Amino acid sequence: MPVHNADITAIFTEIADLLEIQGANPFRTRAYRNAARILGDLPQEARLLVDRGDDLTRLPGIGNDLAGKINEIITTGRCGLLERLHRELPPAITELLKIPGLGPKRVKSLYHDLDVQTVEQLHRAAQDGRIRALSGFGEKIEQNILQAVEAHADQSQRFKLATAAQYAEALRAFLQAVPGVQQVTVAGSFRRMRETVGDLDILVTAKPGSPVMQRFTAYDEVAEVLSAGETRASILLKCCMQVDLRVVEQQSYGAALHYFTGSKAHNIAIRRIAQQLGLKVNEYGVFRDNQRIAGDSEESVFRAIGLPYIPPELREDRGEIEAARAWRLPQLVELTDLRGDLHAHTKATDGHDSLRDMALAAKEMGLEYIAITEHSRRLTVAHGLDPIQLARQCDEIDRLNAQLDGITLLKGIEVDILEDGSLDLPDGVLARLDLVVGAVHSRFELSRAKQTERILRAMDHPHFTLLAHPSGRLIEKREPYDVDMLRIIRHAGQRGCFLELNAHPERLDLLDSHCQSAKEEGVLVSINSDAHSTFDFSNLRYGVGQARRGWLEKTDVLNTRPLAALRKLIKKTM
Ligand code: DGT
Ligand code: CA
Ligand code: CA
Repeated sequence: MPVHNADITAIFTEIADLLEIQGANPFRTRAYRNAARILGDLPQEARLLVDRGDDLTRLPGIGNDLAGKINEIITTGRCGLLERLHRELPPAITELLKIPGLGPKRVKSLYHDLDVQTVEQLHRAAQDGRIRALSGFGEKIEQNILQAVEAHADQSQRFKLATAAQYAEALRAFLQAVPGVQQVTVAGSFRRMRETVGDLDILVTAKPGSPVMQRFTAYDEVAEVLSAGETRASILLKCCMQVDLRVVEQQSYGAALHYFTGSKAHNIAIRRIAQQLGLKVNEYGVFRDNQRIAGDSEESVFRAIGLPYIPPELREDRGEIEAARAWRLPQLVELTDLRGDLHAHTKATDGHDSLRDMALAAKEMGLEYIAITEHSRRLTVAHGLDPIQLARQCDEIDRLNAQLDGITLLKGIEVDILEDGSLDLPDGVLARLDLVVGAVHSRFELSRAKQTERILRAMDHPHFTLLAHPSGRLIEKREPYDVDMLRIIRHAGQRGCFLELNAHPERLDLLDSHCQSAKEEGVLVSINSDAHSTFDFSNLRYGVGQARRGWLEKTDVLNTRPLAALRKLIKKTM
């Protein structure tokens, strides 16, 4: 069974978590976490690198030991270290990590201090009020845990978009190679670029007699065939992802694609409009009195009911149909519209690559500029920079800019917004920079009023340019902190600041609805990679997907501006 990067990432992440719960050396833990991230962001399957005989230690952050582990996983599908950790720790402990708000550090104290080993024990401990007494917890956190445990009980598993993409792309290539197969499209929430995906819905057109069904159910990652018929089948992959396949006729392809792209709410609204016109829309076509009038392409389906083509990312019944009827659909931003990236790290802090390599990779992506925005000193886990180290980096950027061609490095910082809203570096230091990216990295649990005030105060700072990952959420891992986002957006407008849409697949933050608010308030959004290695620029596509779900057009996005125009926008006059 072929091993995907997502599988290796999952194993390394679990190893790091379990090591941390055990109380292992932090350097060792961090090495696995970094390796997980590198693998997760690798644009190519590690399996193919190994097949080709490439030396894995050439990847950033991968030494001999980790390369050996990757080899082991790829060749045997197993990892001895993980199996040992499973033997050493209670079997249900990894389940605890899936509760939003519980990271390895907290699970470690729950396990060592309260002997909590299962979700049920966690629930009881929270109900009994035993958690609040642990150091680093308190009553509010105990309440949050209780709520999260209860929400966790009735939640089915969803996959992050970027994880789903690894499975979807492999399956698409596999199906495309089956004899007689013509088109293969992954529809559903995946095509709508939702931040998480419940299952994959794949549509295929094929010549008569194509063995596509047999091949699909025999795909070597299948754990279980849930159903299999002539034109439809469902399988469960070993990673627990379900995949539905439909084989449709060419004349119905557009109608089926529209139907299975969804969303359900959008489909229902479209059907209602069709009914008003005396038409019937279903997955086979558009019909008038049982006569097919459209359906071979999606455009034909929309045209038949008097609408222009609506891009998949908008199909949520959130106003797109009204906009289409009025011929006022947005011209959504595209990946190729991006001219730069305003959030990137190097190995000076917790990134993996040099300034020069980051610059060259950005240029390769077709970008014209990137801002280097290391963490500031307060964030010690990321080796944040102090003023002297930052000044040294600025000098290096000046030197590099003099040598580089076709790409410009901007001087920035990802400065911590401290609890009182002040910034983690002195004014004089920030003044030398081209832009100041501010972010909240601590005290996520502040009340709504205090958290909002903290961020507004930070934006009042004369050098503040851009608020990074504005809600702080990590998808299915950490809830957004409680803030009045509309007030933050409006304040940004008044202060001439901008909001980031962080393209990292775990963040995708701003949320799509907040992108819409930013657009309405005239506040530009910057789609940034938050790159920690040269591979991470490829995540920009997920940020663009999220921006499109938030109705953003090229002009709504700060980093679609050419460098000269950008400089004017981010220049602070005070
Ligand atoms: P997911 O998988 O939970 O991330 O979300 P979707 O949107 O991929 O939903 P899924 O896989 O249940 O169904 C795929 C598409 O099929 C869905 O987006 C719209 C269409 N669909 C499913 N059930 C219905 C239904 O009852 N009525 C209509 N009109 N469309 C449906
Ligand atoms: Ca689906
Ligand atoms: Ca489905």
